[in-house]
Amino acid sequence: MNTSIKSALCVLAICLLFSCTDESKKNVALQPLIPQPDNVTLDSGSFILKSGSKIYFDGNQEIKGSADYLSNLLNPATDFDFEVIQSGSIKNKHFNLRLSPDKSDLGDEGYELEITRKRVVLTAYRSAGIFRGIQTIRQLLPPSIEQQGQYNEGLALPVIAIQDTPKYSYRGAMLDVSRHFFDVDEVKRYIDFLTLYKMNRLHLHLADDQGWRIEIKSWPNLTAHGGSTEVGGGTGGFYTQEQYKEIVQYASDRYITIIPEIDMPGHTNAALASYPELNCDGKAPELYTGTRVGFSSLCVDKELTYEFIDDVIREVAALTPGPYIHIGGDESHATEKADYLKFVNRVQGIVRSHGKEMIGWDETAQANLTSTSVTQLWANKEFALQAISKGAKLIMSPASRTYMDLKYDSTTVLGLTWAGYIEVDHGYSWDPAQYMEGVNEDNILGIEAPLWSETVTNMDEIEYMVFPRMPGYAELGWSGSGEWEAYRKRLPGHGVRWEVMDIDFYRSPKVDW
Ligand code: TNX
Repeated sequence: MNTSIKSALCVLAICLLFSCTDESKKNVALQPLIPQPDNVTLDSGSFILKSGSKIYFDGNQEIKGSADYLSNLLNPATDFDFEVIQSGSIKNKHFNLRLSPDKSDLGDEGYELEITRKRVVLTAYRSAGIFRGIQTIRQLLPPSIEQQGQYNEGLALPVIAIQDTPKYSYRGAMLDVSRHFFDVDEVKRYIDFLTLYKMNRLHLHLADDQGWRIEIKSWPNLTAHGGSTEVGGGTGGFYTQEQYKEIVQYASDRYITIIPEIDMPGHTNAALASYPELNCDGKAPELYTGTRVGFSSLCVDKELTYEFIDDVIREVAALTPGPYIHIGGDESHATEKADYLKFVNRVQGIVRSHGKEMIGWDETAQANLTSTSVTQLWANKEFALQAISKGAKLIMSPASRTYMDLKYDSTTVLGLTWAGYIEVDHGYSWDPAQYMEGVNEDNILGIEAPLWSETVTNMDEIEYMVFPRMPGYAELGWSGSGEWEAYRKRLPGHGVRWEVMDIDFYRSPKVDW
């Protein structure tokens, strides 16, 4: 036999063995990825998903959770049933999820994805990395994968090799559930959005002037009365501790840590209205349904105030597997400066006494921060410098770049304008490590994009303000910085995906949708 016939037979034999059909030689369209991975090598050909494709995972039960997640992601869009099976070895024709103790350079959330015509192998050092890598697989599949009940015969992944690790360990978004209340299902949907873009922190703003949203068993009137309304006078609402646990668990199943915020000493009208004894004059104010800030303060000289805070932090800490409790501390214009500093120092101690570290908005950096406390920069660069001089790290949320409640432009109906407009390019085109003199990458824990809800009242409105900005913040957190021109070309593909996911997004004129 001459060599060319031999090799043709050989290819045929390999093809029969691995059932590689002509289909797998075809290229599939490369779907745009957000965040852009570090290293991507694209090759020709594809891995075809078929009825009978399985998801193999090695050893660890935690990875089984991710394998089930992948199966649940793929099953509804196909009429296949992606069986999840434990296996010590890599199987051709299937998905393989594996932890590798040798790959410590991938860190907690990095992953390697190797897709050939024969198989998919996703490797990570930690199980969170497997979960992040699954989101890459998800984005590499066509948007129709997000749809229910579509039989998808030509479902294919490109032949590709990806190695990817995040730059920052804190990549988050905030949701203000106080000014308007959003229920458990709405918060879960918000978590789904963060999940798709590999974010890992959800900061919940749980208490403000307009509403107290988390049940505190030792102070039940906080929610009974303080949770009974919202901006505009609606009925408000709150999470029972059981419901809150459900949110924490849903997030944790997606490797997302909830950061609970109880804002104090200002932004506390809902608490002050619920308990007269928390007021310096012993008189409870009315509930507040407007949008002013800076008028309320806990009574910093009363011992009862600190007993109250101790109870609240103890109960919230017990519901919080993550390391942080956010104490707000912003816009305390109704608190004397000296009182404010004493207050923050004392509350930092209370947070630490319950085994947690304190996060505060940038004003809190004026107090005696421990180096383990964290400052969230939103407005004041001087305060950010004070924080790092005390060894504290920063979460970068400059309002003029990251506030998803600000209008896109003058025509946006929802939203505020106090820190300017934030078009998609303006929100994306900055580098947290270059944002200000004196702050570099080492001082930064990560980035967070807040959504305040003075003007945002329902899920459609949340979606409209969050998309398309949030994926850009996710990319800045993952990659550090990016090229707007390249990024804007990746957005339209995601727009198609959002349509399939029934996400109501802003069709920015800066993007060719
Ligand atoms: C400022 S940012 C606030 C919030 C408002 C927001 C509206 C910060 C720490 N405080 O109370 O909701 O602006 O954009």
